[in-house]
Amino acid sequence: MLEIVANFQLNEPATAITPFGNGYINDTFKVTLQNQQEYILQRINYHIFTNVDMLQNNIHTVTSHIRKKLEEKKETDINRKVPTFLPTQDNKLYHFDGKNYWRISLFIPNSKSFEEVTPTLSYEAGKAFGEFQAMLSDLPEGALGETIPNFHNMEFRLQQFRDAVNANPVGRVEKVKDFIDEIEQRAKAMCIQEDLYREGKLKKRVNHCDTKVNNILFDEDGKVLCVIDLDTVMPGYVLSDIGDFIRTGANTGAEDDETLDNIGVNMEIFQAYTKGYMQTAGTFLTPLEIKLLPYGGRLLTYMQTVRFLTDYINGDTYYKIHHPEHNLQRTKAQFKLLQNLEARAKEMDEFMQQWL
Ligand code: ADP
Ligand code: GN1
Ligand code: MG
Repeated sequence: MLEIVANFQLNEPATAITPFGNGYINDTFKVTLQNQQEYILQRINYHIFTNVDMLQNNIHTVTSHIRKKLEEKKETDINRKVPTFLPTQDNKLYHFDGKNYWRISLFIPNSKSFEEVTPTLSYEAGKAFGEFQAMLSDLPEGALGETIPNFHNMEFRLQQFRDAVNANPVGRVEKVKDFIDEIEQRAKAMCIQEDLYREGKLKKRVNHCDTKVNNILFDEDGKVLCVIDLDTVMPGYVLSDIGDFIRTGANTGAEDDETLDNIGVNMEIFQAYTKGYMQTAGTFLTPLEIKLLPYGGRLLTYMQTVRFLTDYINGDTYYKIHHPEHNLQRTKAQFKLLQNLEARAKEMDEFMQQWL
């Protein structure tokens, strides 16, 4: 690993490299140099992000654009307000060691991320993800590629699901017939964004696409420093960045909760995120998009149900599982959350009236 680090433009050799953080996709390490300066080293998961060139180009475009915006606003301490990646000795955005792909960024000092959401954190997260999208809203079309093609495209996810059901590769279809019916009943209603896009009523925007609270770094006083984990930043339909926060943050249970009674909707978290998000994203959202925000929570929860069930039917090839029925357990828990969100839909729509 010391050899890997030596490929980057660092002014001193590294003296320590230790595992860091608890992300699920990439492997993260903290690097300390002789002069005590610290960096984050990541091994990119190229099974998921197969086009590493595009991935790193996207990240470079995004971070340079945000940096420029912060400089224009005369912000101070910019290296803590946007991730800063270092080039390799031969000026590339990542290092390939013949087997793995690596990148290095500055370690953001005195920062922390949270695993649990509170209403205050939810409000701050809403503002931060909305601001992130707002800062990127003027990137020219085509500036970013889709690092995972059709990542949050519901029609595509349903296609993958139906292919899995038809192939039934490990004979699990019979067992999940009820869930398949529930998914099909909602299929048309859950593809509104794709329909509206074709009708020219909705445009694609740059989204973060992984809006969990642990993808924001906060300072010692609980103020947001920056949004991190930029691998899935890509153009797509706008509901991703509210939808995935509602799905992950407003669930009173766990994503894979065995005890379905734990699952419910924390309305305070939903309201706080929406308030924060509207403060910053409200500058570019259209009235139609604003009206659809609560639908975004249902959509991303439905999409995750479909993705977990697809993986279960396929024999667990995508998500890491901790026991053989894990993807089915996740499916059940996400479906329960979806039903809860459906039950609160009217209440959520009423909450949006203040901006319509
Ligand atoms: P993953 O894609 O695996 O979720 P992340 O990029 O989100 O990986 O990083 C995992 C964790 O490492 C984050 O939640 C955060 O706590 C920490 N982290 C990542 N980048 C930095 C950084 N530049 N400075 C400080 N901490 C960081
Ligand atoms: C994956 O592992 P994590 O939390 O970074 C997935 C998300 C899913 C999530 C479900 C690239 O993200 O889309 O919502 O699992 N990321 C990718 O927990 O597929
Ligand atoms: Mg992360």
